[in-house]
Amino acid sequence: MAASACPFPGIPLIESPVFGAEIERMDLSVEEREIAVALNRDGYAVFDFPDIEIDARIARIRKDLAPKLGIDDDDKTSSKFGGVGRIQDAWQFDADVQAIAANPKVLDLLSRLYGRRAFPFQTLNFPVGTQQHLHTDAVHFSSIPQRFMCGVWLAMEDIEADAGPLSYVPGSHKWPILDNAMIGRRGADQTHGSAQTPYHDAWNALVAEHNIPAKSFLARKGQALIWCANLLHGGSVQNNPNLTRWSQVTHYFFDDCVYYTPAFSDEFLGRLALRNLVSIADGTRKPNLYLGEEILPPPYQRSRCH
Ligand SMILES: O=C(O)CCC(=O)C(=O)O
Ligand SMILES: [Fe+2]
Repeated sequence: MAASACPFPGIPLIESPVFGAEIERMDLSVEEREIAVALNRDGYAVFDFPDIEIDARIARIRKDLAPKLGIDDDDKTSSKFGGVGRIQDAWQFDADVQAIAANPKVLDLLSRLYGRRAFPFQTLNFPVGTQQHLHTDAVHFSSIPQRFMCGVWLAMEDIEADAGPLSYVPGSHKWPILDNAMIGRRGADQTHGSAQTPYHDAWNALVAEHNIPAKSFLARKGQALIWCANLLHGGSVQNNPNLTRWSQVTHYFFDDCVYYTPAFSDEFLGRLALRNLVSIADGTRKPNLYLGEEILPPPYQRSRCH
């Protein structure tokens, strides 16, 4: 008998309410199946970055970006917090950052896990811990339909506990996706300010209610972690300012969606802060599509990032 079509094409396969049936037709190896199960259950999964050149790429990226970030990467005895802390979209000038973001094996795996073709749209390179409050990327970058977004965090050195490791709350991807209506705020009228601080109280309340401690990712160099769009994650406190915590985050969306910034939108009024994206993999424009129809930006359109 022919396999029946996916009943929920508007939900990523790994977050499907019928995941047990979907995983059987996802064409996964044993290791990939473990990743799928972990993403479905915990909202994150750890894997070894599939690139035999990864060590050489990391060395070149650190050499290229350290001066731009304002840090001396060889000096182990002074604070690393004097510089700018992050570079967004270094893929535009650094071929190794681009190659990591566009790794074909990662793109292929994400595409099978989600059931739509993945494309990278933003890179962030960090030389130190972000110490960023727990947040979900779903308030910064979301899709219609929801959840077709993920992040891949790559350790560019062995991460020490005092270096402010990435932290995350296992299973929090199953908590409600927060929107402005839920927290009693208008988003589309906001002209400045943080995209995520308005949600902090609500996230703190959810963490207190569920009482699930955040975990830290004491990664080895070359290990990576996929997080789902609604997984709470952030940077833990960096206790030793002299340590580096080199990492690259690549943010991915998936084909045939509308891409927008929920923090500056009021979805129920039809006011969407649409994004105007280009794929880092091949430079093509990624139109905002709703069931195949292009959605054009309204006049108040703005695009903001975190
Ligand atoms: O690396 C971190 O501490 C968090 C980065 C992050 O939240 C992101 O890039 O979405
Ligand atoms: Fe994030």
